[in-house]
Amino acid sequence: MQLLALVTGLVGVANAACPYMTGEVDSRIERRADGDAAADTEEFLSAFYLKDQDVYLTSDVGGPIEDQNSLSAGERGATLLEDFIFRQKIQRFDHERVPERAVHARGAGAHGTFTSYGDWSNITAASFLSAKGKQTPMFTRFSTVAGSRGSADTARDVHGFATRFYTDEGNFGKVSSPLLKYRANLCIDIVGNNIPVFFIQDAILFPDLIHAVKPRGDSEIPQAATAHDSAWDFFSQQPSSLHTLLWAMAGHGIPRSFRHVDGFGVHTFRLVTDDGKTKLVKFHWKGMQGKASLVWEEAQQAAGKNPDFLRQDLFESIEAERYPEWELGVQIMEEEDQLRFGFDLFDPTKIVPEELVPVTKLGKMQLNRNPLNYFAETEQAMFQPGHIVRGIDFTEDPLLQGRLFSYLDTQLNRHGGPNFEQLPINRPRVPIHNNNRDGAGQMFIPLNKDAYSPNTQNAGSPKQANQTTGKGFFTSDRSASGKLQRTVSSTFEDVWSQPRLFWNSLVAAEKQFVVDAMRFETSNLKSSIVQNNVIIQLNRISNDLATRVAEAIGISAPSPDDSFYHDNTTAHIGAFGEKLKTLEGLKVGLLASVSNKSSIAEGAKLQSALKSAGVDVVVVAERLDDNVNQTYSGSDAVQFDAVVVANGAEGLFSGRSFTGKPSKGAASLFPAGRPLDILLDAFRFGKPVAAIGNGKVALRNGQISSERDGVYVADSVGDSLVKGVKEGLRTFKFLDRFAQD
Ligand code: HDE
Repeated sequence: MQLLALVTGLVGVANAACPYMTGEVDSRIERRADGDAAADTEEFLSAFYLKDQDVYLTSDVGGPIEDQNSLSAGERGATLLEDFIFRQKIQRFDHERVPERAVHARGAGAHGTFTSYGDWSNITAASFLSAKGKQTPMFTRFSTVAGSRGSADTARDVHGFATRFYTDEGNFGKVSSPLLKYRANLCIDIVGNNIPVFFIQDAILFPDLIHAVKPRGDSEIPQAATAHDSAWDFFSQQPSSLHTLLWAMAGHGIPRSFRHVDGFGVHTFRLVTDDGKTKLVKFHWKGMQGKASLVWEEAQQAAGKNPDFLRQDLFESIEAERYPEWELGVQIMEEEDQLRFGFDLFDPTKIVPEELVPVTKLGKMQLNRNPLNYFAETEQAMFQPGHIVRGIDFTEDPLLQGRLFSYLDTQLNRHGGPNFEQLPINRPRVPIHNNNRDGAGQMFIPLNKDAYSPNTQNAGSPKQANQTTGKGFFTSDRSASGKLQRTVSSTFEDVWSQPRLFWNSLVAAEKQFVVDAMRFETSNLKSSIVQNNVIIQLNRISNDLATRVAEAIGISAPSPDDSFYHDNTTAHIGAFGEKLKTLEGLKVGLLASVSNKSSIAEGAKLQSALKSAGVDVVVVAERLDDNVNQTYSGSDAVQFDAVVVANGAEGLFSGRSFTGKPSKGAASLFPAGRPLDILLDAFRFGKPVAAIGNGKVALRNGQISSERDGVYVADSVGDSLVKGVKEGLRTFKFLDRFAQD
């Protein structure tokens, strides 16, 4: 409290007894003040909160101002240039944007807590992993890659999964400012994706990859899509991209929510113990919700109906205190394993199958607080793979090496100077002691006038830390030598066997989704040369895949190109076919009618039956009324994970939308046939559907057989219906609904 008051004074906001603690925002803040590590973040960030509660409007330099009209010479006269209030307001508006991220521009973030499962000092000196139950505050940002900041969430894409730990590693120097009263904190960022591999092996190709995927240079079309010639030209000329491409064309490219993805560090990293021993590791974030994906038609609909589909889900889940969780795991390998598995561990286009090296779970992340200001927190969060702590080290992976340069460089560009690490969301919570100086937006007032080292003038301070004194950062004992050359390592050459492993491991329906996605993408290509090249590359993965895609774009079936064919498979690699681990935050739409109040009352019954599973029931009717949550005109199947037709609502389902004539009266309240469209779309998107009592007429009108898997019929909201709906939600997608070649 003392700290808050002090800062309030500093920034010139009128200081009431407790100026921040009211309303919606306060409940978010208070929720975290419970001893959880996120409360640490909270307390730290609260020093920067500005709350406009019962205060006068001021200029940027603090004078109270009247801001209603600009200053003019006479009532009708010209506006005066001397009007500094006008100028400041417009100028601030003109400068509101910083460059969006060159990639991963569209995203959403949340604060959270990491809890270590144990003392892992046998594999790493990293302090955040040093004791069972130890908590570390975190900030995590999910994103899509190709689209601009305003693009739709459900565009097919790789998804970013960037995590920051505000650890207590670092410099335990004397704390000199109340703003910095916190124990030492140093950031480590694992800037990963929801797909464990990447398109290229050498960072120098990154601009080529991104230029090929981003919209074309003349028309800036298409937005957030790879279904165009340049993308597939690059993919087919650069076959290292095939593995990642296959993952993106499968369910991983269109997840149901950010809560339902896994995360991967992609590169192999090193863990280093206090005595300098190293292990090679792959980082994994295993979602505790389970994996769930949309299907393509559904994703396309969602993009139009609700471009904020993913960020809304994350935000609302956290507001509802349904905190998503992921376990941090590592696959641990020895230095001598670098080439042991038949590929190079430093090649980022390769996974290490979990059958070869299982994942050891080190701890758990829970995301439990939404940002209070999107720009200040999520937009200004500047991640870097180069943010590591003592106990973690890099490897020779050439993609990782390139990233270590790129992220720092891109932050300099976005912020416009080197002091971006001083922004509240990026700031290490320690007094910074070094001889770096000045730059745009310097937030500190360095008091040491002798900014050089070595020195005697400042008694040798800041002193050099090392492994034993001051817990200095250290690099593991590795060496580098070799003739200078520009070449791809021969150990990186086989880029087809692992895409084939992925293909072999998918369930049949997900294989079909991959084929459908590739048909969609390649049929949008104008160049037959590119189309042919794509088929040549796919054929090196699988003749079945290549033939099925070729058929749809009028290319004759290729003969097998089998140098890399094999029958190996690996488990848990697809996005479909496994049950969800929890139903938290899923939504059931109850399609009811205001003309039959008992149909609406079924909503409350269903809600109380599903509450303990964390499932929300949304009651839909012709118009808003008591206990009606939304109207048919504002509803679509993409909003729900399951749809139930209420007893007594069947009159609204009088035929297919393109033939049926809705009854008079209702017609003006929602587009013709909408209730049946919702039911049919839910069914064809693979969702569980159900009918209560006469609601089964709706199923019949939609020609949905109650014998099908995932279709539930009951006389009332009782155990059998609830059991069915829950089981249906756990299955999530009924794959028999999708036709297969
Ligand atoms: Fe990134 N990447 N990347 N990337 N990346 C950026 O940095 C880059 C790569 C990833 O939520 C940029 O701050 C290069 C792999 C995520 O803020 C930029 C290469 C992986 C995010 C950049 C890669 C990623 C980024 C754009 C090849 C998974 C969003 C804005 C050498 C392991 C982080 C920014 C956030 C963002 C460069 C490859 C993940 C331009 C040069 C591999 C999750 O610096």
